[in-house]
Amino acid sequence: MSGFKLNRRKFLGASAAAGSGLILSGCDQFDFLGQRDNQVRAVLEQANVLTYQVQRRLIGAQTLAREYSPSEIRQGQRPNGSTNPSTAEYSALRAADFANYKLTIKGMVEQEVSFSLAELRNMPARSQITRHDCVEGWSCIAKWTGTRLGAVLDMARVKPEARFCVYHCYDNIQTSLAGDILYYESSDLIDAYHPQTILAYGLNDQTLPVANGAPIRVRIERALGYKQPKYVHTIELVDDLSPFGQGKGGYWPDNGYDWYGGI
Ligand SMILES: Nc1nc2c(c(=O)[nH]1)N[C@H]1C(S)=C(S)[C@@H](COP(=O)(O)O)O[C@H]1N2
Ligand SMILES: [Mo]
Repeated sequence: MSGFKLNRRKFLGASAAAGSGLILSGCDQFDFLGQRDNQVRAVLEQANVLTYQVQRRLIGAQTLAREYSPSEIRQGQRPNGSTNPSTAEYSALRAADFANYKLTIKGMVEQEVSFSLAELRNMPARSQITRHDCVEGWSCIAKWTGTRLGAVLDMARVKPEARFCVYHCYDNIQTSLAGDILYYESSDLIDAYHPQTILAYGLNDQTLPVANGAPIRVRIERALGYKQPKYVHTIELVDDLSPFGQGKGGYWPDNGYDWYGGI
């Protein structure tokens, strides 16, 4: 099954990268993944639930991802997926060097809050050297610097009924006749409050470049590359992922990938 996933990913990745405006439903071999009630898709999803439960049992809630030493950083973080978002909103922010950027925490919170980049940078920072694993078959060790997401969520006071964070991004990963499809991802609150989960604004001791998600990208270190959302503008606390995208909790999960995406 993993071979199948990789092939499909290569296919999707290539077409998205080429900006070909591919419509998923236009391709017979893959279109079932876009249908919520398809049986093959349902079987894949059963496997996802199993993976999540087994992983949660095997690794404790707060187990740390391995951290590396500076000498193990061998190359820059290889940009992948969207690397230069072209949406009007993002282009305007970028032109002003993100001076007008705001990160908003909303949804199931006592108090909706927004923070500028300067405010996020002034909060206690954490740096970690970790390995990013992309399902396309490459890895990079890099140093990430940012603010702990848990501390930021606490400022909004998450309501007890919230179960997930949905990370909304600026980039249109795909264009279809129905319009832009914007990248999004989600995590449970265990990963959101994990001590290594940060709102990263620094990469290898530099300002986070646009290619890697400027001004803010989330690092969830125990998860695969596609669970590391770039260009994040809003974090929404919810108890149900079905209203977003195709209902599977993220752009790649909507296209058949495991939602949990643990390493
Ligand atoms: N907003 C957004 N986040 C994203 C992606 C994307 O296309 N858009 N690609 C994902 C994938 S598949 C990977 S491997 C990493 C790549 O991060 P990097 O460009 O910093 O290496 O970002 C992830 N987060
Ligand atoms: Mo990836």
